[in-house]
Amino acid sequence: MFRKVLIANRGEIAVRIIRACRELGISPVAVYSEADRASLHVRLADEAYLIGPPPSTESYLSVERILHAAKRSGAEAIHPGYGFLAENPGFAQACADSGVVLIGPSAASMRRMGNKTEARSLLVQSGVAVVPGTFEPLKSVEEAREVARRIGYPVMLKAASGGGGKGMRLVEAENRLPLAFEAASSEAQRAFSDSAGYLEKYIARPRHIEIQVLADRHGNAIFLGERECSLQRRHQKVLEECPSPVVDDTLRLRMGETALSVARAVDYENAGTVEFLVDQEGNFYFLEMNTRLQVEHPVTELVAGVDLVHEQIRIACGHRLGLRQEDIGLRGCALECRIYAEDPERNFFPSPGRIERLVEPQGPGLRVDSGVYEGWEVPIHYDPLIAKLVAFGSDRLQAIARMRRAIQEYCIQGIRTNLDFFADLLADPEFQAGRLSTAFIEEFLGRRPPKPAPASQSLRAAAVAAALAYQHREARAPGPASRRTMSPWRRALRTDVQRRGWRR
Ligand code: MV4
Repeated sequence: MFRKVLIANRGEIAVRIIRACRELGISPVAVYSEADRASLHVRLADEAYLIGPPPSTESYLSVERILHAAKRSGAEAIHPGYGFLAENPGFAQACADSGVVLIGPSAASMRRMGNKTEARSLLVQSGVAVVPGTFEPLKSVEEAREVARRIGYPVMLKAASGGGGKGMRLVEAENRLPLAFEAASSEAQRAFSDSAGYLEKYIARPRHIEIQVLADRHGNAIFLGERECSLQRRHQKVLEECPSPVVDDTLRLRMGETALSVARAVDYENAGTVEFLVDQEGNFYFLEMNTRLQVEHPVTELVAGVDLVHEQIRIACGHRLGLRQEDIGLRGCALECRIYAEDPERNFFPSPGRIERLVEPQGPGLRVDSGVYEGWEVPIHYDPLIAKLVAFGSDRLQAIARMRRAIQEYCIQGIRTNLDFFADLLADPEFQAGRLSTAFIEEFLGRRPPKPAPASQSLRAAAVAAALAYQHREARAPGPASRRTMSPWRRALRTDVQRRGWRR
């Protein structure tokens, strides 16, 4: 086993990986930017190396600086987490060239999956169902027009080097194609330095379901069930679950076998995720493969009973998978809420700042993967994910009940968070019934009553007026669950408002 592992990341995922290292008897090494001197991951590691100024291009995205820290610390391996350099084939190659093990797939596997048209043509040859469309980058808008006519409208224009929705355009009819083509190309050029695009048939109101796989270098590969990731806003996942309310044993087996074909086709090693779109009829199509540990991996860990980070480290060390497919069973249900420093009342705008008070929920069926502590300041430079709140239950309804209870207990003061948004989402009857799709969040936001904006002047009078109006309203028609069952922490803060002004 490795003696030392460097974690080339920050926040909750760095903390998650530090924990796995400790459990395996490995000494964890942190890296940090000037904005992260006081961060939790730095405090929890055995050693920490400053790698540069706050902008990630000069710190967490610097191959050179991270490899230099690895050399200085004597770490034998690097765990990249997610984001930053995790899916960068150049980084994987640089690690290999300097004799450091990257805990992840080879540069070659990353490169093949990063090129979407190449991945599509490789997989269709391996018998994997991909969304009908093109297998080569489009050369011109004229070619796009011909192909789109053949596929039939509506179609999706996607970036050949893309993923995650950037450089993507829905085209409803031929007269919309030229503008969409232009917009998609320039967005792709800006995001990926590659303007090339391809076309797919549009799948209406799909579900987004992904399969977790593990593969070792000895030819063993298993799948660990699915994650339902349909709840997204602007291509950012909001809440994930395992298992999916719509996947039965037959569909799970078919998707799992397909995911293993995908992994084999690129000679995959380590943990990976195969994403599928599932249409209204239950047909599934390969979308892309994520060649990294994912944010939402904990829901799989809780339901499949496997520590994915332990497995990643063992695989990278050359060990054989200790698990066979028949050892894997799914038990119960897990949900994950991504708790962000953002303001749902201001279009989910980031809300960095000092965490004045923090009390994390505890108790049966909970896991909190947090990257913050009380008194710490959420920096403005990075993704404002504070924590992942994961609830586990013997079934979906118990998991939902525990999640709602946990959100009520959760106290975060000093910054805005999306906790109230989750309280309303989890109370929604459509959500509770499991009627999910990628259109769900937009529809939910549409039917959700707007929250009254906090008063800015004459706070005392405004608070009294609001309290009276609230009593009056409540007496006639009870409001949303989040208001009726407001957390005592937040209720206490409301009291504070009347005494010393609005603090968040
Ligand atoms: C699609 C699609 C419908 N048809 N492709 C969005 C992110 C990127 N990974 C793929 N995405 C989509 N691709 C075809 N051919 C609909 C989406 C999509 C979506 C997918 C997953 C989760 C949320 C989504 C929200 C809007 C659109």
